[in-house]
Amino acid sequence: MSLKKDLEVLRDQGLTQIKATEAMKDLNDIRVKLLGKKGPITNVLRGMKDLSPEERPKVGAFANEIRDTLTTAIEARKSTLEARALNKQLAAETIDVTLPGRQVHVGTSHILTQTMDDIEELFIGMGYQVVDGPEVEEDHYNFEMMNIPKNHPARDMQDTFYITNELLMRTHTSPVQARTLEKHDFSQGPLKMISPGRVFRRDTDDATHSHQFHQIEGLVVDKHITMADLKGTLEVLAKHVFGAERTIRLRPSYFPFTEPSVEVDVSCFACGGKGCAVCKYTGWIEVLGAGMVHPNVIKNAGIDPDVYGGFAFGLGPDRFAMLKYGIDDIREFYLNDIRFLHQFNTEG
Ligand code: 2U9
Repeated sequence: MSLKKDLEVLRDQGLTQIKATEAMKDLNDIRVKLLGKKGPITNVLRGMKDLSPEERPKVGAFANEIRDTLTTAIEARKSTLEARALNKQLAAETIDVTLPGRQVHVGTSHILTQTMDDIEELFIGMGYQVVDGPEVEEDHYNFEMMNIPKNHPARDMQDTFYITNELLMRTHTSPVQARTLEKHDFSQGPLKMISPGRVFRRDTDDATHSHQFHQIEGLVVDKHITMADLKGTLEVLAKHVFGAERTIRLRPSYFPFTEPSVEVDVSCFACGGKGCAVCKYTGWIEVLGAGMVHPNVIKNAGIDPDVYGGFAFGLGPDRFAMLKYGIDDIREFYLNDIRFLHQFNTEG
């Protein structure tokens, strides 16, 4: 029975080829070649019509058996090749969990931002609102409303970057307070605010002067505000920033927008008040200016100074940070040398 022989040869050759196949594509080609419509087995099955009725079922069964054998062998080889490919991929993608991680450098906010955020949070906790305003300001809000009329000698105290006759770079954050005071509705309660921000003065930069620096000004206006309210508030601020042991003292001073005006000293945080190089052997460090809001400033905002009054203060976060961290050059804040900034990285 030569057909049977042919089929056996086909089977043996097919099995050998399948076993030797290394690629999935080759395996598929072999499957098409052996078992496809134009393949030898289909051919044998087609030729069965010429066989005798006795032989036909035997050859048919044998051909089917061989087709099943080859199909099974192809499936088995396919599984082997797939497993091999998967193992290869897994080996290539192995992660060494014992490798040390790469160090991630986390940034931090600028030391001036940290200093200002800290003070802002303190005042928010005492019910103050934090108000922003324009850095390019009108002469009217920066000077006129602050009781500093044209030709007032105080204008010489603050050399100003003028943009036009009426527009300038604000020399303090007071205009933000003036704008807020002017709009405030006292039927809704007292005004309690701070205004942090950048200010500008025509100064030649050196270790202690910068043509741009920062201020945080505070303003409280209501009926019956006294100097005791001012002193208590500044004491809370001084203790918060420089330490719970600190005390403050007020010395008379002059500002056009407050009357009376004071300069505020804090007991030295370096020596506790005994006298050292930090406080120039006085036991005290000047940190703030303040006073009771001048009646003219209240009036300029459209409010009756016989009914309403308040206190105001101003501080320099640059100076605060320099004192607190022993920074001896204000320009460090604006050079943005990463080695300087990194010293104040609280994230590590
Ligand atoms: C309004 C009324 C009053 C703000 C004040 C000071 C005193 C003061 C300087 C200290 C050093 C700023 O950082 S510094 O340059 N400021 O001494 N500022 S009272 O008074 C105001 C503000 C707004 C409507």
